[in-house]
Amino acid sequence: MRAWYSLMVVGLLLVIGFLVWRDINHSVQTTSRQTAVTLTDLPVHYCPKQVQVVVDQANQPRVGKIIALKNCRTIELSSVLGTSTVGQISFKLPLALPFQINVADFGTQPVTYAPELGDLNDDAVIDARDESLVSDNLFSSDNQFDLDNDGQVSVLDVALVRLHLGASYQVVDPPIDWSEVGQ
Ligand SMILES: [Ca+2]
Ligand SMILES: [Ca+2]
Repeated sequence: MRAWYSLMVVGLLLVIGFLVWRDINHSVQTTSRQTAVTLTDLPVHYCPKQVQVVVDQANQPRVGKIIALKNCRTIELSSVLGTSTVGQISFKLPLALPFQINVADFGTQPVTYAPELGDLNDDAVIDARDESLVSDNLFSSDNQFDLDNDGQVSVLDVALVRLHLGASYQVVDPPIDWSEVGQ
């Protein structure tokens, strides 16, 4: 009788323990807010060390800063995101078109973005001028025209510019002067 009683108590404790664990686990999963952007679909050797970031939120002054990337692919935004869920964050990576992500997108799901490489002259448009910059430096090893960062300016770099020809970024008002962000 005593053994059966002990067994029942142990079983009950195990059930309670499981319920508490499940509850804690569930609350952690549902309340933790994502604060990082993971960059996808980039050439293997493209490894930006830092990104310029501009945060626009209602009734607050625009914040611009430079953030170091983790493992060439992860932008950790906990230092600029705050608790607000409205506003926009703009990003500028080397040789890439600027892009924007809504603050509201930082929920419980991971945030990813595929940057468009090819804006070599930093004018927020990928056009014939960018293509000329690459074509004119074909077969050189000048890394400011080497979009995929494989050590040489080749037809693959020209192809990357052509892939995104016509893409532009002008959605922020007032426009961002990237040459001043984080300087
Ligand atoms: Ca351009
Ligand atoms: Ca290349």
